[in-house]
Amino acid sequence: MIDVDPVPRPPSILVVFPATGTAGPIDGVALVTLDRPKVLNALDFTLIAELTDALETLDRDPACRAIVITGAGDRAFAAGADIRELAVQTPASLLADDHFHRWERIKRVRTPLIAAVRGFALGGGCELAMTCDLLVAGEGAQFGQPEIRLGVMPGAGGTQRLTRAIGKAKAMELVLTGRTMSAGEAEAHGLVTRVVPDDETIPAALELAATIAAMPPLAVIAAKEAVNRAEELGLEAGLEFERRSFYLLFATEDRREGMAAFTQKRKPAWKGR
Ligand code: CO8
Repeated sequence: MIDVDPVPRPPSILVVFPATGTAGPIDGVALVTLDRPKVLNALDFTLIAELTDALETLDRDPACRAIVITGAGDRAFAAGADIRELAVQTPASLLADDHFHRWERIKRVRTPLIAAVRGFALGGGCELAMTCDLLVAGEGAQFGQPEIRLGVMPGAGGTQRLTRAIGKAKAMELVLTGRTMSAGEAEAHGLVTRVVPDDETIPAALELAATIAAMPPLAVIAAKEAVNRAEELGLEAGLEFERRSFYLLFATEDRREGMAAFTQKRKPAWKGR
């Protein structure tokens, strides 16, 4: 028998760092594109592995201060987990391989993540967008958790994050009926940071990322963590966490620089220390 090397699969994600804007490279900003447009960027296990690895690599790079995640093409951010791959899973294979534990690694990324959503963000795609810290949506975007129509339910945070974002009444309707929600409805209910014309989705997300990338890095990391804790802690514990993070930032060179620059009426030069 002749050994034939399998044809290597092309990468499912594309990383550009620094990302390119209309005026050239954007300092500190990375653009990560989910790149399976023929299947509406369905999130199969390989893509999720590549995505988590790429996000962790960028997160370890101090030059990277904000990451925009988007989907290739104009039809979808991601239309969910890859249904063909899910169709052959068993409880034992899911438990043994535990691919979904990677989702928790995305949550541990300290660099701000901005989802730039054009078209469908469904099932795992909606869950990925909600795992990001900010969400910019094109006006034609559609969000939903249609898993119920496949005989299952959300499995990567949909019942928890959607409920926290838009409240029980709306979340229950979306999860139990599988209907989609427009970008306008998602914005009205607090899921979306900003809705823009479809063609401006990525530029608007990059602009937001550039603004964040220009802020003092340690304060950004601490502030992101504190806002995310608001979803997990009671008010008293959350306020305590916020106060301690605030005190801690007084140990940074950037705090001294920020306040000195204000009093000297000049632009601060952040060091990330
Ligand atoms: N998985 C695999 N392939 C998909 C997916 C998907 N989720 N979505 C679309 N595709 C494929 C289609 O099969 C089709 O491929 P082909 O041309 O080979 O037939 C191609 O993408 C284009 O799609 P359509 O022809 O269906 O395009 P339409 O415009 O007619 O419809 C829809 C667009 C409405 C988005 C439709 O494709 C659809 O309903 N997709 C499935 C949406 C869905 O049910 N998502 C939830 C999946 S389950 C899930 O996400 C569970 C999450 C659990 C944890 C997640 C961890 C990763």
